Amino acid sequence: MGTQNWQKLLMPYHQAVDELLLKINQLKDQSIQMGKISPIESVVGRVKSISSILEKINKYGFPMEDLEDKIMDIGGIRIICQFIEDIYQVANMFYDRNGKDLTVVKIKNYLEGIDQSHFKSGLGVPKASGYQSYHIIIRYPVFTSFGYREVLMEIQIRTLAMNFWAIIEHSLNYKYKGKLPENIKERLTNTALTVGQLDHEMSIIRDEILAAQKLFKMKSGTVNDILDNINNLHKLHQDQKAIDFENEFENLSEKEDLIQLILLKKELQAEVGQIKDSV
Ligand code: 0O2
Repeated sequence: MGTQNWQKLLMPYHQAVDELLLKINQLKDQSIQMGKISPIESVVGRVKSISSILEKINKYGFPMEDLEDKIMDIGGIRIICQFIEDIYQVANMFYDRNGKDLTVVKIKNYLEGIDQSHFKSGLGVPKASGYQSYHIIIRYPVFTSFGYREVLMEIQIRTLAMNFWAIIEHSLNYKYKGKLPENIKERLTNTALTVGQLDHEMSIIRDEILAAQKLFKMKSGTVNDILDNINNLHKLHQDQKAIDFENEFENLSEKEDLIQLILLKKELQAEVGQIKDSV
């Protein structure tokens, strides 16, 4: 296939990756704006390289014209979560959209030893390598400059720990061209078990972690608000008031007293509001 044909073939996948990244990032941002903790830690997307597509065609030996049906991860989205529980939430977001802006085609559930009842669909079939992830193959419609197309996309959902393992294992497989020495294979299987244990332990203290993250966010939001309003006082030529508030802020910051900081924030908001009303 010529370069231009490859470009034309891959174009809808690039568009689908861009659109899905935008949609998933919006879901993440909206949760944050509503003061909630998003189940999505981060999201990335990619279109498979031509050499990687050719490698897969050679590996499975199917005809070139079947490649878009046979290779289901030409376009891929990877969603990283903090906790196993978040994987369920994110997967269910896709099931809820089924028949609306996408169609769920296939589930590949490589989550071992995890309570599968949380998922709306899919039973776990662990991979021999130790790889853990939850994959959803979707059919996604795109309107390109060449017309309407539907493409298969692979959504990979996994925790930070699972992702760390998968990246390392992928690099080692690349280094050894898929033929990992036995001792490395064994170590990887052991580390996969450790990943499972780590995720399990994190789940147990999830509420503690979420409460700490909420507290941290609240503090940083309060501090930003205070600094913005001290800046506003300077802009309104209330330099002495701004300096007084600055001193109070520094004093409270040293004591790490969140309640007093929130009270200071409210006092400052009221002060700035009053001055603005009077000018
Ligand atoms: P890349 O470079 O990420 O694109 P196959 O891909 O033929 O092995 P299948 O059934 O087509 O198998 O799809 P599967 O198993 O869902 O794998 C699709 C993708 O999942 C892979 O794409 C990897 O990204 C990831 N994956 C699957 N198994 C493993 C594994 O054991 N280790 C790691 N690190 N990743 C895995 P590609 O094309 O292999 O690679």
